[in-house]
Amino acid sequence: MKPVSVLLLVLAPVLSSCLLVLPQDCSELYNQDKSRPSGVYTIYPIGPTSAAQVFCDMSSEGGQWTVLQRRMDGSVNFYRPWDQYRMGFGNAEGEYWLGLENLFYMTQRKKYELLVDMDDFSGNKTFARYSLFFIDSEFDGYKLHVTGFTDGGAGDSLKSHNGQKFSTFDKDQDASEISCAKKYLGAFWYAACHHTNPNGVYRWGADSTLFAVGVAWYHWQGYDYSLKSISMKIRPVQ
Ligand SMILES: [Ca+2]
Repeated sequence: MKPVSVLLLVLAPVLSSCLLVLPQDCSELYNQDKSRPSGVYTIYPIGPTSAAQVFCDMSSEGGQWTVLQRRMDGSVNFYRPWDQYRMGFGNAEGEYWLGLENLFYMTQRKKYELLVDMDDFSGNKTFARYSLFFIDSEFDGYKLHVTGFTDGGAGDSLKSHNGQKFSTFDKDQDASEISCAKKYLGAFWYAACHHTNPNGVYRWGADSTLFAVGVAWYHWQGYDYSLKSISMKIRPVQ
């Protein structure tokens, strides 16, 4: 046997275990090394060819959260078409959207819970938590399933979005005669139309010049207050 063959034989178990440990979410990264801090990591939500950069929140409420959506400074334009929401966009160190296709595969494979963290411009923080979060396939409009609400002070502004399909300005799947995405300048699981608009226009606090187009969470700060930050994050149910 040639030396290179021997080497490959020796390395085979190592190589195969490397493939097996490609993390699918931040929880798997945490389980590989529990000392990992919050930050940007690469995960493989669909498989080895689906590398995606995400922010892992390793501290809030026990950590292990994979951030799927984040607004924090208005640096990224979120008024984007269907294909961008399908595949994801933005910057994992700042504002981004992980992508509906990634979310579908992740939440199909494991049972996830959802945490929505938010801040206003006066230094107040609050959250809403849901014990079950998943979405259907693109064929079914990436329909949202979110239940099991726990109130961290924010109130339940996602309840009316449960069971809705995802809509963008170029794909209207909402429950209204108008296009909610066009009227509220965002993209979301709009009903007719929303109690929260996390992908709306980034503004700086109270602003009523255009009704409810900001990054609003109605049950906390109302329709005409655009939050300083909001992030939606998921982790497997323990
Ligand atoms: Ca419509």
